[in-house]
Amino acid sequence: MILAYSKRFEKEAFKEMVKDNVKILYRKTIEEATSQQIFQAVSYAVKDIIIDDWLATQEECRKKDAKMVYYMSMEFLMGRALGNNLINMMSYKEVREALEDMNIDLNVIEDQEPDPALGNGGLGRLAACFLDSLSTLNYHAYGCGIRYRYGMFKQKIENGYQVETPDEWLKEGNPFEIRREEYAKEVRFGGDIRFEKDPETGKDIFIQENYESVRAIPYDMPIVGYGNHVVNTLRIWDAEAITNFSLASFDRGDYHKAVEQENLAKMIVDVLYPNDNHYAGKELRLKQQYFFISASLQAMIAKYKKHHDDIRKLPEKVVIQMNDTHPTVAIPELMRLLIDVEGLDWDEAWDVTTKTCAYTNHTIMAEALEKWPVDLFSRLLPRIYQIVQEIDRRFVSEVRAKYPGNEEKVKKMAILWDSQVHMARMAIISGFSVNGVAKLHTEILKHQELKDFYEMMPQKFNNKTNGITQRRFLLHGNPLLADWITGRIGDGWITDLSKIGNLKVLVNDEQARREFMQIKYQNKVRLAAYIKEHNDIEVDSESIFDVQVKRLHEYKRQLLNILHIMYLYNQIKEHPEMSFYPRTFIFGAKAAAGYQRAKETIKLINSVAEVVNNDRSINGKLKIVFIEDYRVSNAELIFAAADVSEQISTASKEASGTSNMKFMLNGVPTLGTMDGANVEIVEEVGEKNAFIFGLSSEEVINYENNGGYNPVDIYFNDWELKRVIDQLTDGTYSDGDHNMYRNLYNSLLNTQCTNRADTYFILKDFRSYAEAQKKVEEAYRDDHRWSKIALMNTACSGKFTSDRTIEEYVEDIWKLEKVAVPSGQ
Ligand code: 26Q
Repeated sequence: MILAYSKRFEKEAFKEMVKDNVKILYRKTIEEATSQQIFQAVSYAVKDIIIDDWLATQEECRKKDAKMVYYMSMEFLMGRALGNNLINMMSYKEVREALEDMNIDLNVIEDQEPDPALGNGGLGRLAACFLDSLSTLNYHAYGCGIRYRYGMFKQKIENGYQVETPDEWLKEGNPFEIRREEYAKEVRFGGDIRFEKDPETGKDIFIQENYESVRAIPYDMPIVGYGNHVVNTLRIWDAEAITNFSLASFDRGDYHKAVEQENLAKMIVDVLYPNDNHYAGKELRLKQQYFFISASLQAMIAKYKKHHDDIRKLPEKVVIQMNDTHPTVAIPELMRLLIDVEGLDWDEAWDVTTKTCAYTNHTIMAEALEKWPVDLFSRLLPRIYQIVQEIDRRFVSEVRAKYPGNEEKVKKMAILWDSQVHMARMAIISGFSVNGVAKLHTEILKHQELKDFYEMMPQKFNNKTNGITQRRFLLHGNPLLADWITGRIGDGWITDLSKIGNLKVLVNDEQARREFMQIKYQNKVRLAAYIKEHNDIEVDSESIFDVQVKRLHEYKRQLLNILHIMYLYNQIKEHPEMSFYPRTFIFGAKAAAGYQRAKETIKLINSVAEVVNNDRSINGKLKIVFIEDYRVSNAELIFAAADVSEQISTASKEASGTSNMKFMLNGVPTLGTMDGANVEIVEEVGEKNAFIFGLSSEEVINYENNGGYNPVDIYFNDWELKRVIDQLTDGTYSDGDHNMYRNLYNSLLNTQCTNRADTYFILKDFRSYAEAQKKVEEAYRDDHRWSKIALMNTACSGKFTSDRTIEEYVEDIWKLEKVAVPSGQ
């Protein structure tokens, strides 16, 4: 396989190409060019090679007429493309050498690329991993989303507080994208609707007047498979006004209308909503959803019709996967296109739609459930609303027929209830598949949250445990370990992660374990250098790197982590003679811009860091580092360097989690609750190679349903914990300010604050967490034991590749066939 590509990465030819590009783009020699310019030149050279395979893939798929999946998602958290493309083209090392010949460091060039951060966290990154796996496994796929002008905000820490600044990721241009002007589509909002009878057919013709509209223009990005010449497409939509400031508008006195349409277009794709696991009922968000869905579906139907003439057979060639409820307006929009544009009757259209659409649920958190006020929804999407009403009317009568006299069922299942459009309900009712993202999560859906739906339509429910791509999170992110693994067991793991299980025989090989830990150490040194550069903090690479990186959310319990650190600090101060293995606690997290308590937690972490890191009396035993602007590119460095993986959500709240899998792959044991995919990680690696604590999901759900938990009892019975909590308001970490952390304090103890104090059971789980942390220290002191634990985590991570997840989606839901692509050259 290497041969096929190395022919094209003939070093001298590639160097010439880069030099040519610098000349054409910037009128400079390579010596004069800036690193950013070289990044652009290298990327264009790489794109040039990708294009041939991209064309060949489209051609092959057309010839084979292969069924394809449209993965619809408001978020694709892609991370940088250059390094990943080189990895997947199997040319990373060749290109690094070619650049070295010209005195250019590929690492420096990669660092020039802004992280395309068109996503918040887990859900968006999952979509990116899925695209990587789809291409690598030879499936034909489109990702469809939005080309936000500003992706996830950049996070700065100023005086310990999070400050958000805009992410201008397109400022220097995006070398990998291609604008596809000719595939532009019109998308309409609002206005008045009426019907007329077609005099010939007698059918209703639907007419929309006085609407606003925008032009959707697709930008395509290549998704390169690993070593197989498959290149799929991520299609993200930009918006433009249909009527630019044309003279015609001025003449007709439509000046206002022209300006309005211009503004609407600009607004729609302006910014990604930075909420993670929290629904914000903003009109603009619904516009974004309909905008990219309508454009994507119009393009999908046009593509299908190019080579097929019976639209009723669409489900044979196409399947739509909806990444959470955010794209579920696809259901009524597909109905609209089939009925109003393609001329099908309701039953035919319903048959097509229900065989085409499938839905993935990513959360059970009540505040994340999408519900739109009927007045807003119907005003913005009048025709879509009519269709929703009809879907609802038919479904409700089905429910009444099945459960006569049981209006409770209608209340809990109707799409339209309480003057709101319940998007999850629409997705479940209208799709043929509903899946959760880890075994535990799917069970909770079936037996708690979506119980009524599961009872009525059990055949739709299935589980697809999440996964991550080993190409980015090991091969690219941890090259030392990747090379070592390949040296030991061959390179099969790159496309078949189950092979990584072959490392298990090495757990009793002392030499192998020493090498494994030596690599971990080198990665810790690499991260320590990053921390020195970015935080100006010296950390001890011999200390335990204990890491929690993920979005900041109360249910993820970063607060539990920092309270425990405060507790350790008290202990060390009080018992300086106590034996304590040096630890570096590393955090990385963005808080949604409007999420006050989350932002207070960031401030608390930084304040504790300030006090602890500058306390000479503890001899550097404890260090706390908050890594600014946690994102895909620095995540790769962090996973490779971690010793402990903090996965400490309140049981039942984290649907799956995916950072847990990235840590595991990099040889990092989980310190966690029995939540989400942690359950399956423990199943794979064994209890003795993980550190599990806390309430079970049943216990949590039981307290939630029946009460019986009072954190105040714990507070008064555990003086050490009480002292820590009191330190939130006694000025210890706030220069004497007693109110800085008052909200956090209240959230733990005060019932007036929420319906129940300590909603996330932090006090309840505190002691059990502290015990588990003690066990971590004990295990780490024993080199022998720790190296076995670390190696076993990597060796047992085979299940958690997104390749496995995608094969399950294909087998159970999508029913795709593989496509082979000959080299494009
Ligand atoms: C909804 C409406 C309006 C504005 C924003 C949103 C919104 C945006 C993002 C709601 C939710 C999200 C993101 C959810 C998310 O990332 N969920 C995570 O999905 C992962 C992949 O399945 C799981 O591993 C995580 O457990 C889950 O929290």
